[in-house]
Amino acid sequence: MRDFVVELGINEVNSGVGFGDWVEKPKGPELVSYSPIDGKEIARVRTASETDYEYVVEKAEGAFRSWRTTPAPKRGEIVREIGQRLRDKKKILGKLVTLEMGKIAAEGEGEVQEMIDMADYSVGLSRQLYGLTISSERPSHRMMEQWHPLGTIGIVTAFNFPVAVWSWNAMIAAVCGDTMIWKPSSKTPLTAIAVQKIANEVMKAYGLEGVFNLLIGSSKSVGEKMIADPRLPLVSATGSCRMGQRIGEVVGKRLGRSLLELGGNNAIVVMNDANLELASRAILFGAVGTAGQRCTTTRRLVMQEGIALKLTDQLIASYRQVRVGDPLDPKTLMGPLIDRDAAETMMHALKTVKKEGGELLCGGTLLEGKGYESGCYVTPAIVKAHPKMSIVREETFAPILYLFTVKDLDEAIAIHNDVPQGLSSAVFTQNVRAMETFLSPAGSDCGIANVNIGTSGAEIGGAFGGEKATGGGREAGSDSWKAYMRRQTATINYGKELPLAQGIQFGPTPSEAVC
Ligand code: UN1
Repeated sequence: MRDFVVELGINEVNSGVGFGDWVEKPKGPELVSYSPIDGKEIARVRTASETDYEYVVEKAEGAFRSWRTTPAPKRGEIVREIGQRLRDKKKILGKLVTLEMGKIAAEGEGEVQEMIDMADYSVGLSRQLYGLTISSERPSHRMMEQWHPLGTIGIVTAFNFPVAVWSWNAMIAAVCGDTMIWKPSSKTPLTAIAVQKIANEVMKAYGLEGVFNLLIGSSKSVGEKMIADPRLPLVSATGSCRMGQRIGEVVGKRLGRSLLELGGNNAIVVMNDANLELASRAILFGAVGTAGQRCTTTRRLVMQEGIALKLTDQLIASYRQVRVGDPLDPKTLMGPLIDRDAAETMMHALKTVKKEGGELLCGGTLLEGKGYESGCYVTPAIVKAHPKMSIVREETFAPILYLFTVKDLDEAIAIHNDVPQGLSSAVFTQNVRAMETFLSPAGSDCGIANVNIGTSGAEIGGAFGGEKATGGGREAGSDSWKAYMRRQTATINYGKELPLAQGIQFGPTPSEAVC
């Protein structure tokens, strides 16, 4: 704990309301952050009340008025400094992610690296926020598109990527000239406070506040207010499909924009000609990494019948070697689930599996005894399933992998696409026709489709997000930045006439003029 106090400024009791400085005593109830590693309290957080909410929204709105006209490359310079501080604090911040969320140390640090990558990316982007010019049909006219900052945006993040997903939104929004309000998961408030402190320090050096803002509180006291607030033109949210439906409904009703990154139920298809060594390593990382708590986690495996038995045996053998335990121990491959509820949900799903005729091939036990006191440790499970089971259509946020066997690629794609969600997907094959078919309009229906790599662990350079119940939003790379800006089409007349589009003649001829 001492390191966190000294290096990240985390105290026993912290303010959960930041805007460049901190509201010292927010008036909402106190929130306790427990570590899933041992179930013990790490520290406390004072959460936001309604008054704190209003105060912060006003700060953010006020800051927007000058931030929007600060040249984008200057905004980029500030983001570059945030990236630099994150580099300096990578190890300790990664450790805090591990302590509070439970992912293994390598993944905790990987998450901070993702933030650094987002900062670097956004610095470059700050010089590339360009629009098109378009030929006008009218003489002496020019048309162009320009992109302007949108306003104060809302960012709602989940516990599983407590800081990286903030950076996907925040780094881009900042260079785009937006100010923002972050509502992190109540399960991971301390990592959010540590990141806000870093942002505060950098902003203070520039004499700025109100660009990066933090409001820790419940869905009721903060989340519901944000989604209904017309002062927030965009709400970008990561979480369950149910949460996304609520956000889509409320934001849609006020004709605001929402950017949703919701549940995944991702599958890997493995064809007979695949390199099984590659495939099984990718499946292990995809299904067991982060204890199955990524939205990109591999939850379904669709195997062509020629390799099904061999691959199943290989997977069972490697699952048996997975070390489950303290995520700070470098030998551990899988840490705890986020809380007891999550472990119970997994056990409940496995009961449903049995009821629906599935067969548990390995794992799926709740670990008890020394070192597992928090009640959050499980062994990763492999289940022999069939596509008619209803549980395989749901996203259970835990390490359960459902296996299916199919005859050919057509059947594989049909099963692959037969779920409500559409985030990430992959095929393992050496055959160019199979690979191209999987990527064709008749192939995977997901926002992310990979060949010979797994479903999780996307790079930030691509647009991240998915179709169907995953919500349709795109974050991070490519042209995702456009969601954080408003597009303006401008037509300029530099001639002496006023020709109208579509050749319309309008106005009185001189002889008919009445006055
Ligand atoms: C998530 O689980 O919400 O592609 C995001 C990945 C990570 C991000 C996951 N880069 O697995």
